[in-house]
Amino acid sequence: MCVTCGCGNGHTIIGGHALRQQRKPDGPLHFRSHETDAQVADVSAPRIVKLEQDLLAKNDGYADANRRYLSKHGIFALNLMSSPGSGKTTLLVKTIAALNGTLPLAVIEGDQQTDNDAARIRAAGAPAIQINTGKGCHLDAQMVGQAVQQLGLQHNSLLLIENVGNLVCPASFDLGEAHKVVILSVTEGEDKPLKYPDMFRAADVMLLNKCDLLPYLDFDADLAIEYARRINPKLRVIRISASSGEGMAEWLEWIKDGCSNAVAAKPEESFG
Ligand SMILES: Nc1nc2c(ncn2[C@@H]2O[C@H](COP(=O)(O)OP(=O)(O)O)[C@@H](O)[C@H]2O)c(=O)[nH]1
Ligand SMILES: [Mg+2]
Repeated sequence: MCVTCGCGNGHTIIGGHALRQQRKPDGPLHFRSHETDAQVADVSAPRIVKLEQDLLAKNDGYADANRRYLSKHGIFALNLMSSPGSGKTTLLVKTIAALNGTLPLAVIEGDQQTDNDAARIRAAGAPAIQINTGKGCHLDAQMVGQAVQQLGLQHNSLLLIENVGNLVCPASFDLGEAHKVVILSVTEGEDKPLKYPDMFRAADVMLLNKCDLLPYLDFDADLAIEYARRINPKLRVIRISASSGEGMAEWLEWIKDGCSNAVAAKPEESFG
């Protein structure tokens, strides 16, 4: 169970395999990614705060292990987050097509149910693994660690993680990624950064998607960006359209720079 929103104890399936509970990330930590419903039922507010702190601390242990693994192998990982339908999978498909094999990459897809998105990614020519979180509303670092092992990532590659569509809980869970990327589409309203500030505070980049629709909508893109920067002044914003290709060049350039930097920053013992 996620203490943040109270989502249920999902039966997480990763590429057809159940999430291995009680796996130790590294060292003495020993925990499950979700508390059981019984553990959080009828508990006092201070106890809930403590449970949330424990849950996030345990997640951070797995996230650190993921980050060490990714860094050691020169893998640049991005965590894509948004509300459902803002265009994450479409953007990934277009990104894979545009990169056209120039960078080795793999995708982790998160959804509560179905492997539709992983199938869309595989059809675009990239390896993908689906995590189904059941009733869970976000990916956590333990799930991603297991998915990474099952995927068998190439060294010096790009890992794209599509989180469960939700503008709230995914913001709280470090997956070990290099950057969180939030996607806001122009059909969602300018005020979403103000309504869901944690998400826009946690992200390093905001992709303002579906800009091809702007001529047909009453949506003020400048105002949406101003709201987002009010929450996070350092937020990098790229206006894109996954459909028309607008802004894709800047997005791809940013990804390529990140991949080069991840390889350059590999710890010395990883060479040779
Ligand atoms: N007009 C337009 N539609 C888009 C764009 N990107 C995605 N869509 C559409 O938005 C819908 C949801 O896209 P999807 O990639 O499944 O969103 P996800 O739930 O965030 O993964 C689909 O019908 C897409 O074709 C875009 O840039 N412009
Ligand atoms: Mg999707």
